Amino acid sequence: MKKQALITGATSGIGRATALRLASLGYGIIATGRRAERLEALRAEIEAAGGTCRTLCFDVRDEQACIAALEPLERIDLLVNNAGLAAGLEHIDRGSSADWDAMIDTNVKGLLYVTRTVTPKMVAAGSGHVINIGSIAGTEPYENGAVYCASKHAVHAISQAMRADLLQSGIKVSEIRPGMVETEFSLVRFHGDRRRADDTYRGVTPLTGDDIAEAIAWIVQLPAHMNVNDIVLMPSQQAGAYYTHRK
Ligand code: NDP
Ligand code: 8X3
Repeated sequence: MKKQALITGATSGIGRATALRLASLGYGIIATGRRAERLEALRAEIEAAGGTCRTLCFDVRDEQACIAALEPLERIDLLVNNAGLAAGLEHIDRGSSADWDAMIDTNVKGLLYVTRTVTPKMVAAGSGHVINIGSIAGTEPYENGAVYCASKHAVHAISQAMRADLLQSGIKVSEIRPGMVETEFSLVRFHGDRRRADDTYRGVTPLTGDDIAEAIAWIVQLPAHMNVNDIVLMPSQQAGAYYTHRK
């Protein structure tokens, strides 16, 4: 029987690349996101390549929607908690509470709702793997990023604590903390301002969703006795949240 991988936020960027890469490894894919047409296109692409894909269209901020979509699933071997966003890049005194709510509700509470629904099935099975997509923002708070950084600090803390919680149930917990990855992330952060989004990657060869998916593919193929607790991935031109060498 195929192993089943549930990937949140599979309509774009890291999540979409991860769904395609895991399908190539033989996983049955359960892809989630809010944009139904994107999910449908992903399903068609995976099936055209000989894989299997189910799609679940819901908002991870809605706990009842998470339960309704995920509770009926019989088996999940791998959960990739990827859905997330940054909204706005502002000093705290000019920040928008709507942006703050979106980040905390998605990056922290959404991850928790999905995890709370999925992990009991893993505990009952006595096996499973959860991979949380954190960020370098989860350990390096930077100017203009207070709430995004806080949300990713929360993901970092949750990842460490849930690894301990799930240890005795034989469930691996890994966290991937990328630096700059060119996806729709910056377009979303700047509320659709393409010029500001593109400027993020000026003079840099950033990571791609495929690069992160490759790391996930490596992690899930490790032997049962080996786990990657935490991995930080950056472009070669980035040394941290404050250090980017632009050419
Ligand atoms: P994208 O904007 O390309 O993808 C984000 C994905 O999250 C989309 O599929 C989107 O789907 C989904 N999503 C967002 N909000 C919700 C929601 N409320 N409910 C369900 N799904 C949602 O960005 P990335 O691929 O870059 O981001 C993926 C993760 O990687 C995020 O957690 C981000 O914080 C993290 N990250 C990104 C980095 C980067 O530089 N790009 C670096 C470090 C971490 P839809 O809109 O269809 O719902
Ligand atoms: C995304 C990377 O540097 O914008 O998490 O926080 S950064």
